[in-house]
Amino acid sequence: MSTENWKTHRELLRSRQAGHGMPGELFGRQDILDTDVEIFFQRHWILVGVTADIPEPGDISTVDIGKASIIILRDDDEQIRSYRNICRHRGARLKPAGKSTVGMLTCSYHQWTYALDGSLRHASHMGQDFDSKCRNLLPVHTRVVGTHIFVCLADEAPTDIAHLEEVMTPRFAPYQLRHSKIAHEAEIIEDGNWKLVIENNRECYHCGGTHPELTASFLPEDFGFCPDNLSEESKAALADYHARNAKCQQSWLDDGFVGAGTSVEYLDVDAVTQFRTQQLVIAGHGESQTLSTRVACRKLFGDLQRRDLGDTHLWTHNSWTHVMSDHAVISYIIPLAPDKTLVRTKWLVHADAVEGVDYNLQELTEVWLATNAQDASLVAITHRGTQDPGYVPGPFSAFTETYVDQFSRWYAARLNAHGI
Ligand code: 3BY
Ligand code: FES
Ligand code: FE
Repeated sequence: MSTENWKTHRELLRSRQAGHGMPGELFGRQDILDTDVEIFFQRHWILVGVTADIPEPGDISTVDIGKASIIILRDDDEQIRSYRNICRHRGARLKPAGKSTVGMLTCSYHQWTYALDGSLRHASHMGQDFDSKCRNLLPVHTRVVGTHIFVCLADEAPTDIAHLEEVMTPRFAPYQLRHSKIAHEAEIIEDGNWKLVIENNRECYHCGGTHPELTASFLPEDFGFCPDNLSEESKAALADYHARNAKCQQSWLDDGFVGAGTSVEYLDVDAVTQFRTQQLVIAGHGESQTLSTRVACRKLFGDLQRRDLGDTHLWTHNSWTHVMSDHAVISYIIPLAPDKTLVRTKWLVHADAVEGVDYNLQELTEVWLATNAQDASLVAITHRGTQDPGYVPGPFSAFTETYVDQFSRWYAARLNAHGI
């Protein structure tokens, strides 16, 4: 297909009718994906892992993002640091994607060797004039918030990560998430553009029809309904939800959960670093995102005594997190191609919890394994539909898709800020 009549990224953004979906080319074109990766995954803060990925000094986790690759490690002082995964000699990758444990980082090409603090410690045959101090590994901006490891590949990272840090550190504090372990990890490659994966995650319009496992514990009411469409039965359910929400929020607040008692959301279209958080109510027995709505892990996080603490929820532009009293589910995405997106999910429990004694893996994982698979198929059918020459973007619901619209506006605003 000839590309000479293609609209520019800016023209495509401008062609989006307010309150409507994005034009299909923004999901399907390789040049758009390349720009997206550069702007949204290399110049913004992104979630790339959790502290339990690298529990001991010398543990490393290597994450590829487009053409870039990052080594995240825990050094001998327990500091979490990140470096570009590039040897400072002739550029060889130091580590393949995935996790391993090292004493030092040795390049397999000519054995240049770096300490965990990034300093070059050994490079043979380079002569007297060689200044090894100029050849340390290139550091990558890194912030750990709760257990979440955020990195930014830009030379100058957006400073408003401080806002996310300030809001989320006290919200995560009661769970002591740095004392957690990964009970399970899963990866899916979804057949859809990364923006469709995020759009899908930003609404619960589809939840009732798609997620029987999740909606046992997750109340879509938190994400808005149109009052005109409510039957008498739904009105009663909504009234019940509001009463339950008020009661839970107050009791969590009384127990020192700073995120409770307010539906304040920290999501701003004008912000560089976009996020949203809320203390969500859990349905049924009110304990956890499980089929039974009871905890899946009997050993609660930190020193928690109460099981019914709801769900501390966090969204960023490449992740979604749910933290309950007994376990956390953290997913983040990385685009691989216009129509391929990697979704990595980690289930965390207390570091001392024992599988088969404190928790059963199936009970712990079945809700989000099912939910992610269901969402993957929605993303795939949507990607295909948006690539049909007959696709015309349709309107968002002003009740249940406000966050999809916010994401679309933030996407355009960020590109605009970068001159696109
Ligand atoms: O995981 C989430 O945060 C979102 C909330 C609404 C639908 N989806 C499950
Ligand atoms: Fe790494 Fe030569 S490229 S030591
Ligand atoms: Fe979903």
